[in-house]
Amino acid sequence: MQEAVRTTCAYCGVGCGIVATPTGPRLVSVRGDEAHPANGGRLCSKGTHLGETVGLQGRLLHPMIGGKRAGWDKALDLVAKRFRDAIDRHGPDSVAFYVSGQLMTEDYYVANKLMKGFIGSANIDTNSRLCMSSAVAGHNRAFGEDIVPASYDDLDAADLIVLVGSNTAWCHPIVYQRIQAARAARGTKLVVIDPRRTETCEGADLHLPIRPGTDVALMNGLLAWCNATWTIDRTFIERSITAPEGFWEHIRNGHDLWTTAQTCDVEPALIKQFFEMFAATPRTVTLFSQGVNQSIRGTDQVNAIINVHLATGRIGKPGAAPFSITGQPNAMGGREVGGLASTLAAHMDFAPDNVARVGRFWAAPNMATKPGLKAVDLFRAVDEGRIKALWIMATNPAVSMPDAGRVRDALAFVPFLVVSDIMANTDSSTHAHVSLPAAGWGEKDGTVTNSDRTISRQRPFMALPGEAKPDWWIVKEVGRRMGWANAFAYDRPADIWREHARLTAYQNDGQRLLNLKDKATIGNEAYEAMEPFRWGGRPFADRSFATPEGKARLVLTRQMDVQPPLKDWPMTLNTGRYRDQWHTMSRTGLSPKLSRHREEPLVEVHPQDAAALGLADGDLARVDTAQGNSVFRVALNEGQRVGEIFTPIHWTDRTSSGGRTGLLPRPLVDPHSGQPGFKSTPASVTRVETEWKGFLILRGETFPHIPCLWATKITVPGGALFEVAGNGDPARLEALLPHGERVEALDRAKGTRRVASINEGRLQAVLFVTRTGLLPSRDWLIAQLEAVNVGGSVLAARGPGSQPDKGATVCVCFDIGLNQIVAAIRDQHLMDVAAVGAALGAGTNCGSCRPAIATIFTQTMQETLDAAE
Ligand SMILES: Nc1nc2c(c(=O)[nH]1)N[C@H]1C(S)=C(S)[C@@H](COP(=O)(O)OP(=O)(O)OC[C@H]3O[C@@H](n4cnc5c(=O)[nH]c(N)nc54)[C@H](O)[C@@H]3O)O[C@H]1N2
Ligand SMILES: Nc1nc2c(c(=O)[nH]1)N[C@H]1C(S)=C(S)[C@@H](COP(=O)(O)OP(=O)(O)OC[C@H]3O[C@@H](n4cnc5c(=O)[nH]c(N)nc54)[C@H](O)[C@@H]3O)O[C@H]1N2
Ligand code: SF4
Ligand SMILES: [Mo]
Repeated sequence: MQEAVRTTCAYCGVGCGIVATPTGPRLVSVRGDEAHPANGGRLCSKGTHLGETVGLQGRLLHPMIGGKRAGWDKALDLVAKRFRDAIDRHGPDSVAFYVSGQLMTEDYYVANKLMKGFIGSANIDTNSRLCMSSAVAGHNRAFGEDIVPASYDDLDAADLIVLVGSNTAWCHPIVYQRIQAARAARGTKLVVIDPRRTETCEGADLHLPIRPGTDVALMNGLLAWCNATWTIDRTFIERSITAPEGFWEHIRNGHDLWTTAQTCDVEPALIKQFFEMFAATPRTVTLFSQGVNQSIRGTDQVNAIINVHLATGRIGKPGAAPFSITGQPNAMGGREVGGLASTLAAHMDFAPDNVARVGRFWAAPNMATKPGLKAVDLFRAVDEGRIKALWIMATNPAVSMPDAGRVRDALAFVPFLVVSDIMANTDSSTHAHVSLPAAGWGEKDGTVTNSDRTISRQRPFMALPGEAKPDWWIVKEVGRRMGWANAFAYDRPADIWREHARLTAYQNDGQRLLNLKDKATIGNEAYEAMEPFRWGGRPFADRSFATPEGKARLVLTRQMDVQPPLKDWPMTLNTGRYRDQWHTMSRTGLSPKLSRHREEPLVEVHPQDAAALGLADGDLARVDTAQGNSVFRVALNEGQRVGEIFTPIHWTDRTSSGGRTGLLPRPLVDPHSGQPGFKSTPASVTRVETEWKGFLILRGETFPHIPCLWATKITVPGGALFEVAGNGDPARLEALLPHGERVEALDRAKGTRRVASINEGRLQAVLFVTRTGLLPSRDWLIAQLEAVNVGGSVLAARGPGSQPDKGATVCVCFDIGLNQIVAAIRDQHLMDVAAVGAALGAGTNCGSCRPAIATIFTQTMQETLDAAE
């Protein structure tokens, strides 16, 4: 066994420390790092199961030109030449990079330097534009610098935590566990503001299911309340804050409790309860994410939150701060190196003296002097043929952009498209002229910054597979080949780190809080051993801000009118995440365990809407918007507001013929940040009738295209499970079964056909299709992929002594299903979540499913009571 390596999780912005112990070739066991300040040893379901995702399945292992294997020299020379040609012919703004918060800070720094200092354009934007650019714009407006003035320690010190537009229990599970620990230990109160009742609301004291897009009204109402109840910090306002003309008149007018309640469509009593809690609690943290940022009024929503914290002095003190929590592992590092088209390195902007300063530092021949194209505009330029060479790194815009179908189609026509990814086939790499194999988690080496400004090392513990190379190396090689060998003469990430740290300190006499001068001269060994550290201390504790006046700014924000539903699009589509999948599933989708939590892309609908639309739970339904349509499995959910539906972002053209959420959102953006309004798109929903439905289990790692109306795929141990539905003769699916001994059974009465293919006692494939009947649980059949001596009796779909159907998986660590939990609560008279854990183990490892168990608990108790009446 090799030595354990301390590194950082590959996924979310919580930035948990991990101890990774290699246990064989491409095998690793992971546990939480007790010494890491972000998680103190805990890991959520995604972190816990990282080991299932480090295999080589689907990896891109060699550079490819035109789909054919090529050497690195040839591929890099070609990239350098084609970018050079485009620049010579059409100017620097005819080329673009689209990068990602999943790059290391070092990768990001080099890409940004190449584009902004040497190519001479600022056409480098990042998927962070879709993620937290409204928070960046809001911070800059309020503080004069993009500073997150909070840390995780503030969550421990707070008496009230307000979650706005954040499904923390699923998306930042370790932060959520920390909040729950504070509730248990100190009685910290928790308020959730989200149109949906998510699992995050399970452990909350109050949930405000506001009408989407009314956060400004709510926060302005709160500020008006604080103003009227003398909760305003007058001294702080006088000394340290400026307000625009008419700010307080605006707050005093039209923001009373009743108007607020009406605009937000929430009971006045609930709103009042929230306002009173906030006003009475100096130690309040307001944590916000995509429900706030991903809106066409995102920046105003951010500033409306910050306004309340500034005006009430709830900032710069322990347990008191507005807290923009970031999504990706290195969203914050990207901000530090200026990875957005609208920012420059080291928290500078395009003000002429900043451009000159960065230009001097880099000895840059071609400094960009103005912001470049933001993501949505960038892909519009791609669509219009204005971008002649595009390089996509560590992101999958054909899935994740709004109106993604248009982006996907546009990528087919870029004159020169380069994609650097760890996977061989993504929806974005289909039309790449050059595909470059990047190093992935466990191989790459660098630093990441989490949501609370803590910088941690990601360290490699596996060799680079095939010819894969780290992103920084790939970019610097292109820089070198474009003629700038001296500026891109890096031998290792530490070289880049030192340069980045020096730039943050360069001519910085305190104007910029980001200053890493203590780390600017560290040696290679010290970089290797660097412990996690948070930069910036407690921002604003000294009451000074990075604006020219040295004061923070209140920003006048107005609630936009609430639009009535449109005739053709009576519903509003909200989109977001599932607990156990990461974005386009290129990595979490490899884990059989994580794949069980939600096996299909669902459209969640309130039962009242479902009744009106003629939809039943488990039906298929098509969601239409002006941009496109896609088919989803219907799930009734009373936690939805009436008139609103929710779909997940994870499924792609590779994993499903439906459930493609990216095709649906409008490409409308916030005017300040350019962030798209992913959370609110006018839509319609229609039931889709199919003649038959079924499922198909196939052994192996690569799979054929499944020719039917609906086919979604998840990874299972040894193969994949496809849920299928369609019209016409389902026999064509049988052609997909690999050769082997065929066993078949037909139940004419129910129209159910079962076919299996077996080879030397090993199950190769099994297909169940029915026209009218029910389908059996898939669990036992899936397990037969790993069984020996399988025979024709497999078609019974259960073996001797097989367990009853477990139901949908709730606890992925111990593989415990809904039906098992309900039965245990009923039969063993369990009284709480801990008792469920003691009885079944569920929820006792990573803890990610504890909110779900709490929900099941409440529902089961309710049903038991109802039945007793
Ligand atoms: N499991 C998992 N975790 C992840 C990720 C993942 O893919 N999977 N991705 C990571 C990334 S990059 C990000 S950015 C974060 C995102 O983390 P979150 O922001 O927590 O996740 P989302 O599901 O996108 O949306 C959050 C909530 O906003 C609500 N919302 C919608 N409209 C409004 C509104 O008008 N007002 C308010 N107040 N709320 C609204 C939605 O109903 C939703 O529940 O998660 C990170 N963590
Ligand atoms: N409708 C809707 N759309 C959304 C959102 C939403 O809430 N609703 N959320 C948005 C948000 S917040 C985000 S952050 C985006 C995320 O969307 P994307 O960034 O498009 O999603 P990922 O699947 O994370 O893509 C990362 C890609 O990088 C590859 N990769 C992983 N590690 C490395 C590496 O080290 N180097 C390289 N070169 N490649 C690597 C992966 O294989 C994968 O293909 O989606 C956005 N889109
Ligand atoms: S909360 Fe989960 S996904 Fe996020 S960093 Fe920690 S272990 Fe990874
Ligand atoms: Mo994100």
